[in-house]
Amino acid sequence: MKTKILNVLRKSDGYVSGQALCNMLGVSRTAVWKVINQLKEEGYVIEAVQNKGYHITQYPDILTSSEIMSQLTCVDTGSTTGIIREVVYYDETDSTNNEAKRAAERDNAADGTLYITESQTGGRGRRGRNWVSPAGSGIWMSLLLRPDISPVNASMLTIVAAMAVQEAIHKVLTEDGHVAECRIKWPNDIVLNKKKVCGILTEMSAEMDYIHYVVIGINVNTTEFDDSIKATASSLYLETGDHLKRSRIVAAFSESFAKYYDTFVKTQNLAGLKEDYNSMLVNKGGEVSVRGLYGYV
Ligand code: BTX
Repeated sequence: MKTKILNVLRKSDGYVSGQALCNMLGVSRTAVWKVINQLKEEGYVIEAVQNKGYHITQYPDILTSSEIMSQLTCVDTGSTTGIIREVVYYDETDSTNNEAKRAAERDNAADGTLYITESQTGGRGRRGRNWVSPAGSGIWMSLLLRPDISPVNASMLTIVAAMAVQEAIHKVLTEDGHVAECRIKWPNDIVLNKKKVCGILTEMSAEMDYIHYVVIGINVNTTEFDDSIKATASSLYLETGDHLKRSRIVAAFSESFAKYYDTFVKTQNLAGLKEDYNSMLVNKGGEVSVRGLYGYV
């Protein structure tokens, strides 16, 4: 119910009356009022005006399920768009990848479940490298997928994810009037003004080869990096001077990923994505070519 109320309020320009919310959801005024109070506690600033209703004037920078899914739901039909079907949020965890794996093995978690956290105590990159994931500054997430593809083609999911992240960051920056150059650095980094703002990896379940994890870390509002990575790493904030709402990027990623993934799953190769992919590369015109990807990703 919280997602639905948030969805209706965020997609309406003006006030929405309490009675209209009750009618839409088939619940009592008290139930609506309770949800409004919960949202206020989470940081939403909601004006309540007699005879007019409710209106959200400020959104918090949070990554809860309702914050993300309310951006991906159609008010009229209630259906959701994008690859993410469900969000499991943690204030803190060792690694969202561990959460995704635990859930897949323990609970038979569904295709399209996103595990996302505010902070990781043991974030990992490729080959056991560490991934710095402090609280409140980034998007640390793992998407569980059960694609109908041959396991030998699974590594191509990294390319699909890189395209979706590039497009999502580009969309949000453009909407806010920024012209920063966001590109894919082959094979799995996203760079902004040539500095790494995102790392991506994909993994296959050891037990069930039809389960895959698309794993993404994006530095959004990070204000500084420690000496070991500050020469190469950056964040969207450091490159643009703007604090962005992280959930907007997650929602845009969900929609872009669904689009590219659909093409990939149909063809089981990257041919249909090649042109778009090439246009997103930082080294466009350089030595890297999509033709070389099949064996290497
Ligand atoms: P990678 O191996 O390409 O990048 C790791 C390397 O990047 C590190 O060795 C370090 O030099 C540098 N680095 C570490 N932290 C950062 C950072 N925050 N920003 C920029 N550079 C950094 C890329 O691995 C894949 C990273 C995936 C991270 C996600 S977050 C959610 C999920 N859970 C988890 O434990 N990992 C993934």
